[in-house]
Amino acid sequence: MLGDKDRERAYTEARDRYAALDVSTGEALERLSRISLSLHCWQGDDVGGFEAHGQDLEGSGLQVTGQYPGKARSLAELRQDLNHAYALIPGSHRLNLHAMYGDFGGNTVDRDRIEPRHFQSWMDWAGQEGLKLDFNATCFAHPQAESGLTLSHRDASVREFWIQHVKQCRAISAAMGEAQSSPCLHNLWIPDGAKDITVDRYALRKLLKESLDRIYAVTYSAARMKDALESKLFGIGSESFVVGSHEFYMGYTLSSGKMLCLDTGHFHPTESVADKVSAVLVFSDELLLHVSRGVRWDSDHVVILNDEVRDLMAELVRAGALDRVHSALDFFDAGMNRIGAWVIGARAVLKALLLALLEPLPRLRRHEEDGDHFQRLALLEDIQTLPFGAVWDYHCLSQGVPPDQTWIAEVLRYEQDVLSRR
Ligand code: RNT
Ligand code: ZN
Repeated sequence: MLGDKDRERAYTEARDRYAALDVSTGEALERLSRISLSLHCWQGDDVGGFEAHGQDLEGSGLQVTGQYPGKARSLAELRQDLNHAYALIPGSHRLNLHAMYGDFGGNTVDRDRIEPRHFQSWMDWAGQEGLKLDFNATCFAHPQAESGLTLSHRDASVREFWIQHVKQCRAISAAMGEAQSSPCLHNLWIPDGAKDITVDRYALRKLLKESLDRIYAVTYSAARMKDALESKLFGIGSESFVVGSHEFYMGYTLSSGKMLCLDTGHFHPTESVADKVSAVLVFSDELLLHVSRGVRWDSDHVVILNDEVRDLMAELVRAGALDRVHSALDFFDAGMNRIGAWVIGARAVLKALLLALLEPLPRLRRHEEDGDHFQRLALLEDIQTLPFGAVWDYHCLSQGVPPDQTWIAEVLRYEQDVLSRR
């Protein structure tokens, strides 16, 4: 079996190969270690949440398939699982909570009544674990969302309910930001849409804009919380029309100084989200990414190191935008070990970032400026076979995390010791 010594030797060789292209592996790893991903709590229990009267996802546009045993059934189990996942991911990362994951103590607390105190135990736990929190309103899996419309509902009382919910969520986010002395990112995604041809799209989009204006009339300091809004192309049951489309939120965020959230699963499969990054950043200071993997009609498969993720992370580095773009994970798969899925996805994004940080950018830029398209393409091709895996494994070891392949046994051990007993 490969030992740490072999891995260090492989790293030294890799370091020299990159140095020959004027790339410092040490600098790349130092930069990588300062990047935090926001891990989505909802991968741990298939977007279930811990409300006293939990609802299914019917009508939400989301669908979770699979019946793999061992999902978290309580806050304590979810936290235990998260700890296990974080221990297998190099670096220090954040936690992305959804409003339905509050600590309600078995009581029914409707969404428009949730308060910071329902998230106090999360804040305490995050403080202990050295984690920073992000937050999301939960505008689905609720009787008031059954029609498929929330903030754009024609009935003012339904809109009011959800406006109140999102307002409470932003107050909770601000409390989290205060407690952790780091802004909490609040992301808003709503399922609103229609299965079939919709005649009055304009009316519904006007209603959504009015609801959003009411919500964001309350302002918080950016030191405590920041707002992002997430678009979608279509969902299950909203195949023909989605109120909060890309153009809608592009317009809304740019005209109101908010952050756009681009979910990689929320575009046409031939569209490149990577290409959108530089376009948005010309007009907006910051951007939120939901890194996901769309497969045909599903937008939430487990993230892997595919071309899309590589291109996306390369864009952040090439645009010099690592400090302006927040990366969160967003996928759920009930068909496999859920902790393993978290770790696969997080490690894939970090690997893509490392690949991007190891690009010989000055050389590539020079070729581009010189109009030397042959050398630019040839170099991009040849760097694909550089020993990047050795740099990654070294990074894992120096961060006290198992390198590739060895982490798999840790997931299996936890499955045997903990998950299989649930
Ligand atoms: C849904 C959006 C959204 C959700 C989470 C659970 O299509 O991607 O981000 O996945 O809010
Ligand atoms: Zn998303």
